[in-house]
Amino acid sequence: MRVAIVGASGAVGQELMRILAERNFPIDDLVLFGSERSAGRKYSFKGRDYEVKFLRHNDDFKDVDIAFTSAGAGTSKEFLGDITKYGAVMIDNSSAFRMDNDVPLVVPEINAEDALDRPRGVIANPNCTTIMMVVVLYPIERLSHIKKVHVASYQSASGAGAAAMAELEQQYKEMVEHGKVTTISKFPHQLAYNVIPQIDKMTETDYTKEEMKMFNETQKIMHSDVRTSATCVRVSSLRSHSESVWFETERPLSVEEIRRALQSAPGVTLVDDPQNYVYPMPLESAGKDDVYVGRVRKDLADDNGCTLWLTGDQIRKGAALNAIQIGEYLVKSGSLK
Ligand code: 11C
Repeated sequence: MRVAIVGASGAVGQELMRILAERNFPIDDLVLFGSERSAGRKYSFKGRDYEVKFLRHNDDFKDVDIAFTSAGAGTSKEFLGDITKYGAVMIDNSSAFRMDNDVPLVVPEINAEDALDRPRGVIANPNCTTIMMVVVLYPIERLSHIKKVHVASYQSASGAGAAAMAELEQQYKEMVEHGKVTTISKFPHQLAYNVIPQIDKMTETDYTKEEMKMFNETQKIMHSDVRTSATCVRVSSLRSHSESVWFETERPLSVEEIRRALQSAPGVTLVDDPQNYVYPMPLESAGKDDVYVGRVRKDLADDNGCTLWLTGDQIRKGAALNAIQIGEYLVKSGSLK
């Protein structure tokens, strides 16, 4: 099995390498690709050094079976043809193809089989905030159809990439040393000691692209007409996103029913003892695989509503881990060239 990683030097690329090794993904050969800037860097994988190759239009993907791509939507669109020409399956972390009708959008705990029908050879990995929310909502959907979701996200710097994480650390350093921040480039405003109620570009609906991803991707993954109204907010945690989720089901559900469903759901850990200050927090979910959920309770304003809090590592389940789980499913189902 020949596996390629496009965007190997980025936060997700690096995590892909770590998780492929940890889970012992069946790899005979690894090929790393990157921009001109990262070409030539060397990374160690399972005791061997691999050098990042400059991504170009050529036949480099001829013998590749799976390519994990995480270098932005523009690169994914530009190189789709080169990557899939000889039968490699592209598992794409960007937003480039997610809502295309002929591209499956997959969270393996929910709709793994969708990955088997991929006319263009590409499978899309959803946005991190969507992945974490649907992993938690799906077991509840199986109890009773979820009609509406309201969600406020608390997204860490890691969502904007490795350079953004470094920028947040730099901003805190500047605050401590000089009392003001001078480095603002990856975020539209200072993030240290602040929250920014905008992630991704604003659309003409007055919702951001990130918020519209939550609306559209949730429907596509869950094969549902659920309507999701989101406010996505960047907060100054470093890694691991959190979300406050209110949802309305067709029949009223008890908190106990929901807790039981979450306890047996794959990829979910229930951490819910608020009387003793026990609930999930991003500092604790960082670096872990599951989505952690707590504060499960009835909605005071809606008889058919409940509300909960979740947090999960955006680079792992929100990106690299989900992509690798898709790859594992393809291997297991014998669906590679
Ligand atoms: C963030 N969710 O936290 C974004 C990052 O569509 O894949 C991922 C953007 C995407 O900034």
